[in-house]
Amino acid sequence: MSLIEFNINKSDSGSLIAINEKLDIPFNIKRVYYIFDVDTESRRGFHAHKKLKQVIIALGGSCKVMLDNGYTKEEYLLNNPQKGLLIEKTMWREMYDFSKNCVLLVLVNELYDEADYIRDYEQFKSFLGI
Ligand code: T46
Repeated sequence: MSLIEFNINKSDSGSLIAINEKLDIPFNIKRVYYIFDVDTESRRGFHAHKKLKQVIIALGGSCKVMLDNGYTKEEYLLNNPQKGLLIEKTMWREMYDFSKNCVLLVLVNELYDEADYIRDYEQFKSFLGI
């Protein structure tokens, strides 16, 4: 997993970041969704994907994302619109510690398909053969 740093166009009138598929992120973008209005006590995620790849960017505010490959866990703080968290397939994810007004933009390589989700942790481990 990695944090991708995007090029930023800064000027006296503000900043602009462009994200080009295959150039700035390592896949073609088939879907975009955003998460907002999250209660600061809420926890989201608690699933893995069989095939899906995503990049998550905190456009505003912050949250933490815990990624678990079945063996090790890593926690990331997303609080910078210049950085995107690349989540490859088969990573268990949990999102928490949302700040007020946190807005997450998510870029995805596939359309929505509930069959791609693994929402049970033991099934996740079995899927990995652990
Ligand atoms: C992920 C994390 C980071 C749709 O109808 N279309 C969509 O494209 C998505 C993403 C969700 N939904 C529906 C499915 C649920 O009824 O929206 C509802 C909330 O989705 P979910 O509970 O999966 O939300 P999160 O925040 O736990 O997870 C989402 C993504 O689903 C997931 O792929 O990795 O954000």
